[in-house]
Amino acid sequence: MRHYQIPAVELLGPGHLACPGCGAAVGMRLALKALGKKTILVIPACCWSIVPGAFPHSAIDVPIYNTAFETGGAAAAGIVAALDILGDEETTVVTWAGDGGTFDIGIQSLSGAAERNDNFIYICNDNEAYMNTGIQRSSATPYLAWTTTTPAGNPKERPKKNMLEIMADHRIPYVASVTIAYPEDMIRKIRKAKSIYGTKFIHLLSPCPPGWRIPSEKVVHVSRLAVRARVFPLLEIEDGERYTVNVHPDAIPVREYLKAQGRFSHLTEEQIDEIQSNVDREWRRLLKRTQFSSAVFDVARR
Ligand SMILES: Cc1ncc(C[n+]2csc(CCOP(=O)(O)OP(=O)(O)O)c2C)c(N)n1
Ligand code: SF4
Repeated sequence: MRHYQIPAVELLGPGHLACPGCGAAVGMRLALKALGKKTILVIPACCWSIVPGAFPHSAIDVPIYNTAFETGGAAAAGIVAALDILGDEETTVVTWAGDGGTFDIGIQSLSGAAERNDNFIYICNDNEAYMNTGIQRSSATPYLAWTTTTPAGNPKERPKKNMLEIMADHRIPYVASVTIAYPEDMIRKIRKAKSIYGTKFIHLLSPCPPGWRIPSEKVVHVSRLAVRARVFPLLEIEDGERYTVNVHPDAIPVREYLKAQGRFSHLTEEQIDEIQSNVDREWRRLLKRTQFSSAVFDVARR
């Protein structure tokens, strides 16, 4: 019988205020299992400013510092400095921010913290739009996806920003992508991030039932399709240059991923073909980087 390596500890309790089936609630539950009790969460404005519940109630059993939208990196850096002064070497500081709060409005303070290599984990909970304020486009929204600011007749015409590589290019020690359909991979990577000194960036893909127009019970299925269709590769980048692809997917057609979601229901066959060729190009680009980095490190090891 297979034994899953999922810790039993539960730090996200019942009674939280996420929508039924929220992928990010599964993500938070898994992240807290990996992080453990000695954690301080920094949460800039996003769904998670609401989800734990109104003070003094909290469904999350670790301290939370709710902060302004653009300050996820700076607020964490301040808390890390305060813990240093107190001589606390045990507590892990973790920013949990949405894609709007990361890819767009929080990128300056995150970049500043990463440039200083401040010692914390930054988890970007990417549901590919500003969900808390009503499903508006962010720079994480995929090409041609429907949102309330990219209606079907006027879709998003730019690709999703490659935040993982932007962060890797800061030469921080650890960058990784995770999703809830691969919980053991996610827990291993967050634990690894916890064991490394410096700025660690974790990119978590979290399907959102109302925003992606999917049934609540399909969030894990759709997360898995994202990986299998190579839309969201699971990888690690160490010190900005060592690339590892953790799951080599069976490369199902991107169509299967798109057709599972109402936000892509307006796409024509030509548009689906175009998205497929974009995904194929990005995958080839990723493999080239992976092969290049292993070739360089093979030479270095000789
Ligand atoms: C400076 C500033 N601008 C706008 C807002 C309003 N606001 C609060 S949450 C939010 C959306 C957050 O989106 P995202 O970061 O993607 O997180 P999600 O809600 O999807 O979890 C916005 C626009 C704000 N709080 N502060
Ligand atoms: S809007 Fe989406 S991300 Fe926000 S709580 Fe609801 S399901 Fe979760």
